[in-house]
Amino acid sequence: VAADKISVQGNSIVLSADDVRAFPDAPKGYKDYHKDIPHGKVEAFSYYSTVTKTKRKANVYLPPNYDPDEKYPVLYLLHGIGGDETEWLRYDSPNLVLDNLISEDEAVPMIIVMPNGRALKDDRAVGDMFSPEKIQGFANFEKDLLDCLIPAIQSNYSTYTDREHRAIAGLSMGGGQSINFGFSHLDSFAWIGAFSAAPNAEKIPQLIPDPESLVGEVDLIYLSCGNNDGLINISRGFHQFLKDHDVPHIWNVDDAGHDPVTWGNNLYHFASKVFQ
Ligand code: FER
Repeated sequence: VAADKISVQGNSIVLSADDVRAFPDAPKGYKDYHKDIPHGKVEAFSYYSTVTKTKRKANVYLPPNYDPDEKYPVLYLLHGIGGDETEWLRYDSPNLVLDNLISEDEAVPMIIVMPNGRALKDDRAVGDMFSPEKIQGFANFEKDLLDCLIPAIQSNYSTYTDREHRAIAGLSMGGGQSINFGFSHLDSFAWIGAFSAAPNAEKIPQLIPDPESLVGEVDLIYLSCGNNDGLINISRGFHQFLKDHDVPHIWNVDDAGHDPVTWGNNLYHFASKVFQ
């Protein structure tokens, strides 16, 4: 391993010799509007949170020809430290990514819930995003998600309610949340994705004391990061942990920085695997 491929994270040396591109970039036009295919829709959703004691917002994507007589799996898709329930829509048009994948039979029809992951009375993306109070909001969201948002979604939309039909994924802070909440609630989530995860992911050995038990239990663990992202050692460390314990997972490293290009590409690949 070349010296420039070794970096230090905390007390441990992280080797990046096996940073690999698992997938090429998503095909051209993957998040464009194509007028000749069926389209889903995005609607505003609100729910009462017993955590914040406020009404909170989410955006919900319903797939093309959404039919209340059918049941759909649900992906909870979480934003980064400066975002809110609009961030994914502004960055990468998950609605169009899914419309396009579904029309090609590359993804199953699913509902995507894009919440505000900063569970505070004032959850707006304003002020110092890195303040301890704001960061605490991202941890508070665990209870809001499990006790308030998921039940509200399930009573307002026609969804499956078992873990096999529920996924959690996110970018940066939302990637860290997906790791924290996903692995501590495997009874609720069978598919987990973290794109460019931030340092809010709990200490992995405490979060996952028995990694061998994940084998066959989690249907998908999807990790990605750009090799020009200053946060890549977070993802590398988790990848190495899973590799050391022979836990199957996807590890996709591209040449991106901390930016929406890699998040869109990885949403495309994650969405084409989840629930299949
Ligand atoms: C940090 C660096 C980055 C951190 C969070 C982030 C909590 C999040 C970045 C993002 O969500 O884009 O030290 O600490």
